[in-house]
Amino acid sequence: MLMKNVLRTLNLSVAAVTACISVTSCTDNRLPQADTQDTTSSSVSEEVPVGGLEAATPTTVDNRPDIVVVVADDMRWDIMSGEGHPFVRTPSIDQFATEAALMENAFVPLAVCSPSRAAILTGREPHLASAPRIAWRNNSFLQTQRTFAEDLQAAGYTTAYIGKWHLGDGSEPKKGFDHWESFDWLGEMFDPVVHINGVPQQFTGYADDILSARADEFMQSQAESNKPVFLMVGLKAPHLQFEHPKRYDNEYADVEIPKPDSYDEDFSVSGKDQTIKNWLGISNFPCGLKCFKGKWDIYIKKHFRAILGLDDSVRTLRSAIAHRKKTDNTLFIYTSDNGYTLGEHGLTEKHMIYEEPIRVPFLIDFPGQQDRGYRFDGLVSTLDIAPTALDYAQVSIPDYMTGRSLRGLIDPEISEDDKRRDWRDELFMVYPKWQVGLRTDRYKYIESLKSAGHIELYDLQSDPNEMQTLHDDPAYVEVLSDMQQRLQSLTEDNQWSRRIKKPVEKMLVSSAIDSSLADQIAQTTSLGSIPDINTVDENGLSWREVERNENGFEIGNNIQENSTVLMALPIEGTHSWDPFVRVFIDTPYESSMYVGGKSLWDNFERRPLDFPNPPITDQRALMILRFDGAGTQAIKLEVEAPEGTIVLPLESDKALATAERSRMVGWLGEWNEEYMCSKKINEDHSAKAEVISW
Ligand SMILES: [Ca+2]
Repeated sequence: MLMKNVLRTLNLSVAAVTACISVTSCTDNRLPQADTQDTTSSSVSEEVPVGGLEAATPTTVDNRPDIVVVVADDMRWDIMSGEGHPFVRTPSIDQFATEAALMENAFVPLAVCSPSRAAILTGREPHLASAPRIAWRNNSFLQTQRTFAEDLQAAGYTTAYIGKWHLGDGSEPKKGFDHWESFDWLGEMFDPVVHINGVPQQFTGYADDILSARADEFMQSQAESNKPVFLMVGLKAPHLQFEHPKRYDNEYADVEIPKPDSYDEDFSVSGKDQTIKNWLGISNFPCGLKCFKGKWDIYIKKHFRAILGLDDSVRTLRSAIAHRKKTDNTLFIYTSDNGYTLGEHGLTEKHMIYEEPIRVPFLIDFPGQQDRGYRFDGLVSTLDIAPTALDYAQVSIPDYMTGRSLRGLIDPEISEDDKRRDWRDELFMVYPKWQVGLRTDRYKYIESLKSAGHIELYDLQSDPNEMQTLHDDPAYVEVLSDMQQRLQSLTEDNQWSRRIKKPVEKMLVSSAIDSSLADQIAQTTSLGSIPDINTVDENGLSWREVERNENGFEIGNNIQENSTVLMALPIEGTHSWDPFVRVFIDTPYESSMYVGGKSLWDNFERRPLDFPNPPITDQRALMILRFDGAGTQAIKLEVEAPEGTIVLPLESDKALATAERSRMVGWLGEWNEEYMCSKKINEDHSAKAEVISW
């Protein structure tokens, strides 16, 4: 709940944001204090311990570089005027591209927010980072994962995170960061409440203006520090609802922006899976054109206006490093957590592994190392950010990271041939339940996880827009075979397995208890072992086994007001990888979930929930559901996990590997699990998005 009575309104209007950058009174006194201890010598590698375990020796000048990583939200690789886009304008990003190295073929491993951000922070594939799907408000990510911020912090860096987090709730500071500014969940695009080291503050203005100004202030606060700084910024633009600063209300007003050539693509001809268009078709997706009065003109121009706001933020953030006086000793990386489909293939949104969603802008700058304006066209991943940062910080790169340092790729001392020889030639890509595949320099191969047997093969050299699958073209028989074998190998190398879903067959249901005791009992119970059905505890609580009937689980029809019933579902893990188990709950009642002594979600209703990961990595978990004053309707549950990785001990069947595929597909309908768009926006910049987004 927002503490509105203690919010301090700073009234940072759009105009005032810029002014605040150089006004000391705007500086928040909770910024970390600079380490101004006098230092004299100037040793780098010889004085700074490598390995990420010890702080830098305070008696030496620490010449390790500052590191700034800026992650946009949903910016596609080619929405840059400097790359020849005919309509969009990105002057600051273009300028940056002339100073930096541009990775022309950069990709995310999974094209939605939470998994992609988990990959950036850990240097691991999202499923290995325990975040294969949207985290919603699941805060368990950091309970099992170590981010490169922790490695840098341990190595003596001052670390800060400012902006959208989206790996659970962002309001509380997270481990690995000395300074923390984020939102309760995703935050508002206008007049956001920013939680600064856990304390909410009300701001006025456009979120990215505020975040970039806050980042600049943070860098100012470190101006006299001798410690190197790591700053990560999560900008919010151009994510739906494509909100933009008011100053750009009239941009592109007189321009006619045509639809892309593939807007009316016929999937029956091109060979794509029609189920994708049924979901993400620009005319039928809940926040495709429907969110923009049904008009292409409004949709595309709002996106491009949001890009202008993003471009301003990049300018502010580039100038921010000057306030550290380490312009020539700062590694600066700019990318996005995923791309975006803007009408291509008749689609909107991200998710799939086509170029538009999965390919992102990627600029990397370390002055004095790379040639200005250098370009590399090999396959780069956002998985590479963490190892690259650690490499520059002279911290050893953990073995578990699957990304690779980009340092050698931008080193002009290394020949292009040598760079190529040692670099990767394929990338694994997935969107759970929909697509898995790989991309090489020339080809992309896709297997549908939705429509059994549906495959696609694109020759990106002759068909860069992926307009015609060639999987059944006799000329590509060998290519197809090679790509299929490569996918098999990558799947095994990455310890990735398909996720399957099955209904829960058996639960434990408690006797009715007084609701005033329910929270405490539920939390305590969720810490323990499987409840014994033969005993009554000191609270009068007893348990019985209940089997699912055709309607689901009946939990009793005589539960009175002020009474509560608990349900218990034990789960055991069989593998240490991909421990992310999802429990879908379909209930007509308001209810709550507890695992490991914590309440994970209060008062949910008909909502899929992410089961937390830590108990599974500990090999055992007890999930408790709470229903207050339940009536006569049944409750349905379904678990989704990687094939063969969990066991439900109450049930006679073994791991999910042996379970038949879900018989209950359909009872949640085609639940749009990632997205609920409830409100159309209008062109008024002040419209508040009520979308739950990612
Ligand atoms: Ca995103």
